[in-house]
Amino acid sequence: MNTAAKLGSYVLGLAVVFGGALGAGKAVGPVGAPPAEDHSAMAAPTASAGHGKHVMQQAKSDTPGGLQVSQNGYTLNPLTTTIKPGEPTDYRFTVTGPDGRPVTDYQVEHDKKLHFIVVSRDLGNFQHVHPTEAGDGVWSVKLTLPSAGTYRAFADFAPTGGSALTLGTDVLVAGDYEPKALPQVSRTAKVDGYEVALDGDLTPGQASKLTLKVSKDGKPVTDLQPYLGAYGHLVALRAKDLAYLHVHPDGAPGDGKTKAGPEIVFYAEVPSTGDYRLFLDFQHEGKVRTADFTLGTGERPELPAPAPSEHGDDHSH
Ligand SMILES: [Cu+2]
Repeated sequence: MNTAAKLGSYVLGLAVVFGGALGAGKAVGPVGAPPAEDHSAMAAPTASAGHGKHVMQQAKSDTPGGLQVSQNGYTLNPLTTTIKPGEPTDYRFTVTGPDGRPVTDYQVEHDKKLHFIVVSRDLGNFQHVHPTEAGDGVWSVKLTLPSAGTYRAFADFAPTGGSALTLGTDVLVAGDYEPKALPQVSRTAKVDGYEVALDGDLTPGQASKLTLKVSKDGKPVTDLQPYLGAYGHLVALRAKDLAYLHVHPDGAPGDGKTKAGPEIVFYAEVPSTGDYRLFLDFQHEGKVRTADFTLGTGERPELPAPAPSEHGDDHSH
């Protein structure tokens, strides 16, 4: 499959969840997103080029990723059922396709065939790992889940010839546990001597620009390193049900306009009001770190009322 086709398939996956994000990105100017013709080509046949509205409506009716263990004929099958707290475990699973067989052909997205995210149900612990597949469709990854409780695992992938999917399953770690409250809303995160400040608001149903600024010892970091093809990877999870929204940065390393920090810009579209947890992976000085935030949304904007006749010149028929 050629690069354009790969990109196209990947864009389809994004468009399903972030149709509005791509549309709005287009409206505000070049954002390193694929050209409009790719976008329209991959959108539903009814979505004519340039009419982001159609794509947006499609996105709104769509179920967010990560809530289902099976979707579009693809099913995530955990093979490891027992995990003890704090013990490194070889976690194994398959993804079966519409023919019932383990999938072995995947498209590479951000340098990997499959991204695997594991979070504790209280959203305090987050791990983004990359399992390996031995050729028989069985994936495995070394996981250490720190304490007893319920976790959620997400497999984020695109089968060759199919669209991008995120399947989710529960992972149980036996033992006593005390449920913890969601970490408090915060726009700054500290990790390993770095401080990451988050600017921007999540507005349900709209592409929301989020700017994350990375500093170390009070100084802006301007030499972030590309990690999996981007200066940052942001995962957004809806607090109440762990709906999974993989957000992507505006621009890519080497595109001639995206700087290596201190700011990383993302466009995210969240489907509803409520609290979200955001996890940013970034790489500096050879090490990947994760900054985490809790962010509430603004209100869902009112649907535009039918244009009154005195403003009849600003809408089209
Ligand atoms: Cu990944």
